[in-house]
Amino acid sequence: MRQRQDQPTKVLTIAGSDSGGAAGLQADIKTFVALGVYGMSVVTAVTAQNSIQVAGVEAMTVEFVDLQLQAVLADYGAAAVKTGFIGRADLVKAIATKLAAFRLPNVVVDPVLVNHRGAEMFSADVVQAYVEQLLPLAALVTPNLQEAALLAGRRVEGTADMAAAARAIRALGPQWVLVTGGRREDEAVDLLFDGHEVNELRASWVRSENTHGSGDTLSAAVTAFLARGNGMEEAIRQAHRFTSAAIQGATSWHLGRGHGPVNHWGLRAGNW
Ligand code: PXL
Repeated sequence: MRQRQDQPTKVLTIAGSDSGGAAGLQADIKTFVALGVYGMSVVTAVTAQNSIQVAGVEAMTVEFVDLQLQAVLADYGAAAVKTGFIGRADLVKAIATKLAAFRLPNVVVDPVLVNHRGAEMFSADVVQAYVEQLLPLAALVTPNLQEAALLAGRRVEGTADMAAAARAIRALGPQWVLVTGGRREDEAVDLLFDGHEVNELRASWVRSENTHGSGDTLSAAVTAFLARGNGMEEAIRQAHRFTSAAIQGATSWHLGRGHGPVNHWGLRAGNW
């Protein structure tokens, strides 16, 4: 459904809270603001974290996630929706059930299973729940290399394995698959598959301590561009540029003592 011209386009993230403001729903909402869409959030879990560590994770109950979804979708609705950290199989199922019931368009699934340090963020049955419940509803799924390996059930060690992983994941139901996080010499390589063509998206590799939340930012930006009426390929290209600029814009930041956030705010000047 297209929005009226004088009304903001509404976008929903279903994600965890990062108290440090770098990743999770905070990264998503900052991205939505920067890209001029109206952001809403259904909270799946609350983390206590900073740039150094995740000190704790508290999951919301299935009933309360369901209540948040019902409240938002029965009134506001959304032109596009993304899922971020979910972490529990029962929550994945409840979310998939609601997204299907409301027939939401433009569902972007960022299967947050591994954090930016490579640590796993899920219980054993979560991968299965993603495969069975959520991926079939997705317009796009955006795994990094390790998440792609978990979803595809095969080794994904480098750029050479990305295309096979993307094909295996697309067979699980999503219309488009974007495998992120490949590296070839001094280039970052992501791989996009729509069921026909495999396309590489390349950017200069940026050395930075501040990339926490970059995956969330990319998938949130795609969601915003889809909501604004762009086709998938254009939405991904724009989101890629936005995220590269957000990483570039934070290389000199020292906000905490560890891995810091990317810079969404500096991009509001439109220099991306
Ligand atoms: O960047 C992935 C991510 C998503 N959501 C939450 C997180 C993280 C990584 O730390 O904490 C809540």
